[in-house]
Amino acid sequence: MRKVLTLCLAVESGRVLLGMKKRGFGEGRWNGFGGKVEAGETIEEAARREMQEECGVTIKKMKKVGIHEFEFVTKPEEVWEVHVFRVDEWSGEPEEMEEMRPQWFAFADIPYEEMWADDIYWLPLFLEGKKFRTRILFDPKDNVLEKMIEETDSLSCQEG
Ligand code: 6U4
Repeated sequence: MRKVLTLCLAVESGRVLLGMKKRGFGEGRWNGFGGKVEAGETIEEAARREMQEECGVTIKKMKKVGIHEFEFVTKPEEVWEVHVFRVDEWSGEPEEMEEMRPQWFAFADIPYEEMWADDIYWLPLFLEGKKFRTRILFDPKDNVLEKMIEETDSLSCQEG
């Protein structure tokens, strides 16, 4: 079963906006903003909705920069297809919401040790302005068991 999710990272003058997940899946980790695409929504609509819900910001300009395929040894039937967006323009100030506490981090100061274990493999590409595709297999403790990371020029072929 394939689940489609979004992940949005806002960027402004050498800093990236991350959120501390306060509850639920990924609790206690810094992450981008996002979640599951709901029935009847496009991927972009889901990205906008989650950014609004999780940090109170309205996206004005965003660009798809990556697609992850996450697999889990504990759930062999599942693939999480995570669409990653760089958010370049928005309105409103990031504010703490029910699920997430936002904070800006300088590119040189990313808290990788408090993030998902895969982030260190692809976030540097994101920060360099590259596009990427990844496939990551997680073990039962959410460590990276296998990984494939590739830069790409085009992300359009699997969209729709
Ligand atoms: P509900 O259950 O409705 O609150 P929802 O907000 O729809 O959930 P949630 O919070 O489970 O979804 O979303 C997971 C978020 O975490 C998505 O933005 C994708 C992101 N994510 C999941 N695995 C990740 C990983 N290994 N590395 C990463 N982000 C990941 O950087």
